[in-house]
Parts: sequence; C-alpha cells; structure tokens
Amino acid sequence: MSQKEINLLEDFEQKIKDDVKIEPKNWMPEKYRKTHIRQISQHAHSEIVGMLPEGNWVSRAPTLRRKVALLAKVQDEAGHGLYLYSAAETLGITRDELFEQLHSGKAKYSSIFNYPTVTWADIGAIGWLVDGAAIINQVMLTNTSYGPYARAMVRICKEESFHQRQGYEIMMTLCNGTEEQKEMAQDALNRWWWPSMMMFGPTDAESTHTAQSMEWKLKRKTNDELRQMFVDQTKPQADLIGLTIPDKDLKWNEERGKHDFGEIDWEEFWQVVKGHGPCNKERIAARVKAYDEGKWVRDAAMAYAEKQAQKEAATQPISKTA
Ligand code: BYC
Repeated sequence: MSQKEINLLEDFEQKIKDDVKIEPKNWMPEKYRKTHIRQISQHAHSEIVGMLPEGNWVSRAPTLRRKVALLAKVQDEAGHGLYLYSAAETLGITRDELFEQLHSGKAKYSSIFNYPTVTWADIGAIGWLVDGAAIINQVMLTNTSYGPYARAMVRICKEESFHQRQGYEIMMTLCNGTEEQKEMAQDALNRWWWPSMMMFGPTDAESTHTAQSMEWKLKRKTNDELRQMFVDQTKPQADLIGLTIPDKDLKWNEERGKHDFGEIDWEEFWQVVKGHGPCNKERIAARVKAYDEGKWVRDAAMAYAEKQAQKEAATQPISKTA
C-alpha cells in the first residue's frame, strides 16, 4: 500500500469513528463500496418485489377506503425502490446492471416476499408484521455511515410507519368482527410469523457480513438484536387484539427483561433464500415481464431526452473563441 493509500484509509477510518458520513465522492475501500452495493441493491429489489404480494389484493380490497390505502402503500414501495436504486447508483453501478442481477437470480431480495397472500387478512399481517420488522431494521439504517443510504432511509421510515399502522388496523378490525374474521386474522398470523422472524437474516453466529458491517457502521445493530426487538414489540400488540403468536416457547424472561422465543426453521429460510420458496419463480417472472413490457417506455424517454439535448445544443449561442 502506498503512503497516499495509507493516508486515504486513515482519513476514511477517522470519519467512521467520528460519525462523519461517507459521501459518493469521498475515497472509500473497495470492499466498503461493494458491500454497500450488495446491501442497498438487495434492499431496493426487496421493495420492488415486495409490491407483488400486496398488488395481488388491490382489485379485491373489501372497501374503497382499504383499496385507496393499499394502492398508496404499494406506490410507496415503488418510491422506496427508486430512492434505493439511486443511492446504489452513486456507488458506480448502473440501473441496468442492477436489474440484470435481479432478473438473472444473482442478486438476493428479502425471503419474505416469496410467500403467497391467500386471504385479505394477509394484507393486514404483512403491514403489521413485515412492515413492523422492516421499520425496526430501517430505523437503525437512518444512522448508517453512507450518506445517500442514510438519507433515503429517513423518508422511507416515515412511510413505513404508516404502512405498519394500516396493517395493524386491518388486523384489529378483523379481530373485532365475526368469529370467522378473527379466525382469518389468526390464520394469517400463523403463516406470516415465522417468515417475518426470518427477515432479520441468519443468527449472528451464522451471519457472514455482520461483524464487518458493524465495524463500518453500515449496521448499528446485529440480526439477533433486531429480531429480539421485533419479538418484544410485537407480542403485546398481539395480546391487545386477542391473537396468539404461533410459538409455544414464547414467554417473558424476567431476568433478561426480554422474551424468550423458539427456534427458527433455518432449513426453510435457506431454501427460500436459494430460490426454492413457494413463490420465487413467480416473483422473478413477474419482474422480468414488467421490465420487458416497459421497454418501449424507456426507449421513448431516451429518444425524448436526446431530442431535447439536440434542441438545446442548437439554440446555444456560438462562443466568441470558437
Ligand atoms: N432474505 O451476513 P448476513 C421492506 C442473505 S424490504 C434473503 O446476515 P447482511 C418492505 C444476505 O444477503 C425488506 N436473503 O447479511 C418492502 C447474505 O447473502 P449474500 C428488506 C437474506 O447483509 C415492501 C446472507 O444471507 N430490507 O422493508 O449483513 C413491503 C448472509 O446474511 C436475508 C432490507 O433489505 C433475508 N431475509 O444482513 C414491506 C434492509 N437475510 O448477500 C416491507 C437492509 C440475510 O452474502 N438489509 N440474507 O449473498 C439489511 O439490513 C441486511 O442486508 C440483512 C442481512 C439484515 C437483511
């Protein structure tokens, strides 16, 4: 390593230590850049693929009010994807490369979106549990060390908190309804609980990236710490609406001041992550179809931008020195 590189690395490390954000034009280690492209793009893909399970219910929402709220939520997810793709692009990768990675199966996206939404109660469970888990993870990321990612997360978190409330309110309404409606809510909780717990990733002992990401302050809390926060936050919410979390080992531990909970089925988690979940193929096929069918829009936008640039160049005054 040359003296110049040593100085750059020291400057970078000092910034991390002092909680000064790393910005796109600052020098950064190649591994820091790559890790951020990986995490931010996976996050962006999750937002975009995450529109699909909920989009499935837009035309079947039970009332106009529910439909409007769901439409707004799905639209928000698209916006989140766009902020995050833009943040990833600041690290020197193109949007086309990012899409190619998603469509070819090279890039991951959250395991949670590979499960089907079979009843209306699933929309409640997703808002309550999936967005609930997402907020816990993402509030931490508002304080992450890379500037564009941190700033994107501030806005995203505000919207996620509305999503979580709309989901919980759907569950609450179902629980205050008929016996059948309450059963629907419990059934949705039974199916979405464990996949939501898996969203936080493997245990700290099994996590490949946590140690380095904590050092770089990309992550401020570990997978297990965030999962524990999710359980402690969600259990009282389930109690309040009279639902039972499907975990016989879930109980308050007085000594720890936290809940104990059961073992996650890690075999299922890795199967889903590797592409063998109930809906993996369907999700990617839907994204590829949307991308292909949107080609004419992208082409038209490019042609328009080119024409505008040509027009602008033609109207520029000729410089005196030319
Ligand atoms: N699903 O070393 P680890 C949302 C992978 S969207 C799939 O712990 P890391 C929302 C991991 O990528 C929710 N893969 O990794 C949208 C790694 O594989 P690679 C998405 C997973 O990065 C619409 C390997 O396992 N949120 O909020 O330190 C509607 C080892 O893991 C998963 C984000 O993306 C998983 N669940 O920690 C509603 C937040 N977990 O890359 C809601 C940002 C792990 O080495 N991301 N893997 O091949 C993060 O905070 C972190 O990336 C994670 C994983 C906590 C997810």
